[in-house]
Amino acid sequence: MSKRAAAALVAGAMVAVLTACGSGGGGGSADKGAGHKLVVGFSQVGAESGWRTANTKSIQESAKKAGIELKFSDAQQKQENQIKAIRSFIQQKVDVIAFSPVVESGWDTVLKEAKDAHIPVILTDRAVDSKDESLYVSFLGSDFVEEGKKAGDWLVKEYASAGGDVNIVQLEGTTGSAPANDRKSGFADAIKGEPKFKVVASQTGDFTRAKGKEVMQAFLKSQPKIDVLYAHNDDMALGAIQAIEEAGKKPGTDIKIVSVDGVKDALSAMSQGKINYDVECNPLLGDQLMDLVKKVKAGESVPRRIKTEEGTFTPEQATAALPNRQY
Ligand code: GYE
Repeated sequence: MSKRAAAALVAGAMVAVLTACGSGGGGGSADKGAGHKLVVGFSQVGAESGWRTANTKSIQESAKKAGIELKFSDAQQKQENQIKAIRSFIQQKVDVIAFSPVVESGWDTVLKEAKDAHIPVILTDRAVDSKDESLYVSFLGSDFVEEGKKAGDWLVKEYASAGGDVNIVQLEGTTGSAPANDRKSGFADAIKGEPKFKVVASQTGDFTRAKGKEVMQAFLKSQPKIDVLYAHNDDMALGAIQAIEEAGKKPGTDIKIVSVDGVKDALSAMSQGKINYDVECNPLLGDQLMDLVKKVKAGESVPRRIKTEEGTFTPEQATAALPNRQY
């Protein structure tokens, strides 16, 4: 190559670089090179609950704020859809894959595919049961066993002086999901020392209002005496409240209700005396997730497990928290 041709090439390349910088301006998705915008593929469980809606909003807003391009996919509560989404993220060569696994088992194959493609995976909200811990870099979310335990501990206190049997019906979350498995076992553990507590019926309501209502209707028909409802999330509790009222009973009085999540609609039901205790589960994971994404991409080490901090609500606390509750 002649000196002149080489010089022209260099000049051309410089112009190209300058143009790219110039048009990159506010950091649009076309940015390349040093200003390359991080791309995250996120596979969400679905839109089954108020908690989930708040979680989606948090992740979308935080990505925007962090200047991260988010490829968002809603799996409509189906594992096969999540597997498809993850495969498509791999094909698109995203920088990081994050997802909230609808159920715990069955992820090894697709996670191995991501690993082979050198795309780090971050779990948010729900866990997987994979033995191979190299399949994901970090898990950000709540301790669901602890949440179930808090619900059970409250019950033990509430019925400390009760003599006879306490009949409990349980609305379980999505079958095979980490929060359903763990909230069930944490609760069972907390009440197991006292034989007066009897879980007389337990069935999945899939974390939705509609199913919560339907299953509670069936419980009310089949169970002659129900003292307590333990719901694995607020939406099912809110559906069940409708069923209880339609059956001519008073939720919170005739049937005590303990639930999990702490969404606004539940806090407002609490302020009306319809839910007696609520264990908080924090859906606002967006900022922490984007932070993790940046660190992982920068090659920094990140904790394998990040637990969300959360509290509990009595009706008084719910009433006080209501005016400022965002979700
Ligand atoms: O409690 C429920 C949602 O995985 C923690 O999923 C989440 C749960 C949450 O549908 O409302």
